Amino acid sequence: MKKKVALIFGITGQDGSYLTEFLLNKNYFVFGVKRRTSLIHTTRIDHIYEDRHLKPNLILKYGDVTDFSNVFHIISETNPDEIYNLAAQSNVGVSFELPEYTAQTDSIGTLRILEAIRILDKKKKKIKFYQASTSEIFGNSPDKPYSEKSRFAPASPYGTAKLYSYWITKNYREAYSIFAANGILFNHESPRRGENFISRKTIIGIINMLHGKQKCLYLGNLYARRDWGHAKEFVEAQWKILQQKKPDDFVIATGKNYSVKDLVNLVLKKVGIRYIWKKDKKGFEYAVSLSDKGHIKKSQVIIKQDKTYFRPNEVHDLKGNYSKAKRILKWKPKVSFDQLITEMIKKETENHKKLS
Ligand code: NAP
Ligand code: F7E
Repeated sequence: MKKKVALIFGITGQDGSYLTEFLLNKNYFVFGVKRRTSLIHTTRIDHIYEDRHLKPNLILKYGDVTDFSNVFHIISETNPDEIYNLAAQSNVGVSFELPEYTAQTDSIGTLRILEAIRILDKKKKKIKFYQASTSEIFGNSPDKPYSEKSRFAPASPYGTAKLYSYWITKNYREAYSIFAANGILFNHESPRRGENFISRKTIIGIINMLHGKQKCLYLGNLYARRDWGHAKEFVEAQWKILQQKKPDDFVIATGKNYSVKDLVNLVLKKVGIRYIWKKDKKGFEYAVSLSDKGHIKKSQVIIKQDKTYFRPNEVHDLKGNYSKAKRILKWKPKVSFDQLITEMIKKETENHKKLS
């Protein structure tokens, strides 16, 4: 049987790397789009790519979703059955500093891919398109827990840019009968998560402190709540969304949420640090160690809130209702929050040993 061809925009990211592994295991031929950078940044996929001469079923192409001619040319040349648009400026905090670039990538980038599909695939209607939508489109909407029927109220340039992509994906589906679907994914993490997202930042910081490489971990809002799942199982849902007879939109979540402080407490507990939370005169919280542990000394301030890490606007409480995905996709999350954090701590400890 002819191999299916997938094209992944954003292959070098967390989800791109897991999705590539998943699709190669399903015997796909995978094309991935990587950006030109001054230093090579394919670390998340190097382990798959290093034997490309033996396994020529993964090809990387230089590209950028801010460049229509490039997007058009890549889609025309690779002739894919499935396109996964994972490319984005994906950091919510950074989107306040780079609002226009975030819109160019996270909104118009999606439009560029859809336009290329509309023009190139007019007759055959063969290409299936997956859009990486996000729980950030719900923002601070009152309709909790969030499902496909909840109202949207994004609270950042990122969430707003992604809401445009959600709608344009739906518009192109309805107007041009393109198989275009949104996966509305809640937060998902893994040992491959970018270093400045809260889960990985907290774990790296605490392990660094144990080894004397960092004195204190500075954080922002400790009371935001997130529904955190494992990226590896969320990419399976992305694939399942494109295997349906009809294109549709699905919430992918765990249905449980925790605060940032719960996350920090869990990591500290798991690595065996005893500590107490206190408040300074301005109301900022900090944690003080109660005994020596590794390079951490008794009475050391190990965590401190710093206003640099507060956002101009916050999404306070995200929890998803994934019952539609469970019913139609037969998908449900299996990895608990505790298991996810345990795996991330284990991997970070191994990384640390390799570097020292
Ligand atoms: P990620 O690790 O930040 O990966 C983003 C990918 O997009 C990277 O490969 C990045 O390339 C690429 N990219 C960025 N700007 C681009 C551009 N202008 N042109 C082409 N590629 C570009 O994000 P992720 O966690 O894997 O998430 C994947 C997608 O799902 C993103 O769209 C994100 O917004 C969305 N999402 C993520 C979550 C989550 O919790 N992880 C939840 C909901 C939705 P570089 O490696 O060169 O930076
Ligand atoms: O923040 C708070 C912060 O950056 C989580 C992206 O994948 O998921 C992700 O967006 C929470 C927020 O993820 C720090 O204010 C406190 O409330 O890990 P995060 P995010 O903003 O939820 C959604 C679904 C996406 O689609 C996005 O692409 O943690 N927080 N202190 C902090 N966050 C960070 N990053 N750093 C801090 O120091």
